[in-house]
Amino acid sequence: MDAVDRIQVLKEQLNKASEAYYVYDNPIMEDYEYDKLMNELIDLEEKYPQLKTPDSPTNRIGGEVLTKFVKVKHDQKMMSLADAFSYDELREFDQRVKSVAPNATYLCELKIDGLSVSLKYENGLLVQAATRGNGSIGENITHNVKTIKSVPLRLKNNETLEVRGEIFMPKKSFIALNLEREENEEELFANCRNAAAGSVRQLDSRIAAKRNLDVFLYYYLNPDVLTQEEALIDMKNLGFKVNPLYRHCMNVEEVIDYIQQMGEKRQSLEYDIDGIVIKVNEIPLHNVIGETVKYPKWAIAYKFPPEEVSTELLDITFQVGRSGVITPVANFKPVFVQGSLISKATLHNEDYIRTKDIHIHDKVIIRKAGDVIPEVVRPIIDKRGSNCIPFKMIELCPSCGSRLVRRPMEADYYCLNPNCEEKIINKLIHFASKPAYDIDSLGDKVVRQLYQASFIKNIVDIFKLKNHYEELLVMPGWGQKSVENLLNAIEESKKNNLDKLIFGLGIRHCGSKIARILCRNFKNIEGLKNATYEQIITIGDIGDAIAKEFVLFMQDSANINMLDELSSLGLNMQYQFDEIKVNYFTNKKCVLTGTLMSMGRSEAKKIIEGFGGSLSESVSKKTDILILGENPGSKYDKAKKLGIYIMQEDEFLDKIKE
Ligand code: 3BA
Repeated sequence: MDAVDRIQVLKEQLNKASEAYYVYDNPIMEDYEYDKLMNELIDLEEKYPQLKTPDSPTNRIGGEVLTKFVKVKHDQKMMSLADAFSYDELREFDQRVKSVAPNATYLCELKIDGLSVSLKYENGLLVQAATRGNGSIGENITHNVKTIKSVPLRLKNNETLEVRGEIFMPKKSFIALNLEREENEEELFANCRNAAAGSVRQLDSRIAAKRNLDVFLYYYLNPDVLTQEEALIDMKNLGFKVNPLYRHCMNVEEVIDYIQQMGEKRQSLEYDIDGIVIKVNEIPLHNVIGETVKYPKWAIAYKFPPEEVSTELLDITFQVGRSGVITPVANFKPVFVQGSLISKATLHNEDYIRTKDIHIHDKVIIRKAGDVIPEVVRPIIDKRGSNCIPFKMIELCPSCGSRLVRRPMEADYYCLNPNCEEKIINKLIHFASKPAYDIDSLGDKVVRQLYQASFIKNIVDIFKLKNHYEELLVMPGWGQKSVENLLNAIEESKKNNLDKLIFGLGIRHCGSKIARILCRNFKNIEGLKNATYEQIITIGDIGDAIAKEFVLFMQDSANINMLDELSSLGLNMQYQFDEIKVNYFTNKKCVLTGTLMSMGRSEAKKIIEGFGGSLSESVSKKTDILILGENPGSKYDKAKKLGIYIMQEDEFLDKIKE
């Protein structure tokens, strides 16, 4: 057999095997055999590069590296879905549908929490995969989508067609990925959706290939298909992965029944869902019912209420913050809630625990407040056993043993010992953290290690660390490269603008914004040292408590010595004005939800701040603009409710150019 034929045979065998495995969940070949055939194919293609075709399964290994993402115009707009948060809203949707299409029935699907993708095939060959983008224009991500094992690279009947669906990361893969990232001290992904989006937004397809992404298809652009159910069945027969848990419902009450059943199943699914999509099953009725600019009126997404999960409260431990505040922390059996594995939640203070009547070993209900921060909702009193112990606040600092103090009218207990180790370590961690002095490679663990080894006992020591090069080299887990990286990062950080230093000092009440305002007004460290209470108050943006605290700090001789030492160690003590360009965003409070196509979050933040605006984490009444990225989260719903201006990405890009 010559190479041409052999390659053909190998491709067919491998494609069949991976379809059986990944689409039909029905393996027909041993892994060992698969790897052997794959290696043979790789060798042959290396020898005869002209014989490598776009549908070769070797494409799944990844390797294609782009220099930039290319924009793709969708032939037919990829619309979004209107949301419903209650059964009543669903009944209203049903009435609107029935008023123009009385015979409509519904096809309900799980709403996979991932990112939308369009797949185009020409003569059976996968020629393009694109993100939704703003609906009209997305990005070409073919190189990454080819690495997804359940995506057919070639269809059986050499058809030309387009299908759309959702790329996602299974919960298990997400947990494994975050574990690995934690070990490598890389930033963790907040949930499965972000992990999937982050993987697809990579120029180097070898990264996506390692991420174990998957895809469910739910939309078939084919004028001959008469119902959504038929579309799903057809796609399945074409070799696409279709989620099997859909249901054809004859009326809205059946829809609600389905939602309830799926709500109960949600936890046990291998992938994250955030709701149910309800579509009019009869496709010819879609035109009758119509669409708005953004949404089809024949479909709606029912969003599940925040997921509540029960688990066992194993213990309540106590954290000593950098200010000495003692925070009780719930430690529970790890549970998967809305896309992440959580095992801890703050219990704030003694009163909070009392009010909620939480006992150690209680079964408790957990959820994520505002979709991010885990929260203990309540104990399940019915399940309280004799092993459950009422909470008792500690009296001594868990770190240094000194007696804790609860000030009158305050809920918090404090450790007042200035030499308390945990306090000092957390001050140092804060100093080195990203929003503060931002010293790369000096994360929490490293700070702890260097503190315990007595290399860093205070902020000044960080900048003297280079004098200990030889000793650092022999620390367990360290080598030449890591030590040099750390020392270089420290040297590099000395150029930081002064506001980062001031924020890093951890002066009570002095956040990053206040630090910037102070620096802008007093220009350098001498100006800040000499700033009087009256001068600070007259700025206007800074309150009484901060002003007092700041002046006190700057008059303390130990602090003055520290600042002098830092200055002589070469830290920048001047505030460089970042010339603010006045435009639309000046003084606007912005929030970003979802993923932008054109830039990352930190880049957007820099741009907005460059215009004198701000980008904060959460939506409130004070928010001026919500910038809408791909796959927006609950911030979108909140902004809509509050009537906040919602800005699409293309408008954002236009406005920053003005
Ligand atoms: N069905 C998301 N849109 C979906 C085709 C319509 C639609 C979705 C869906 C518009 C899911 C909006 C983005 C988009 C493809 C447009 C689903 C899911 N159906 N099952 C009705 O599972 N997340 N999302 N995607 N076209």
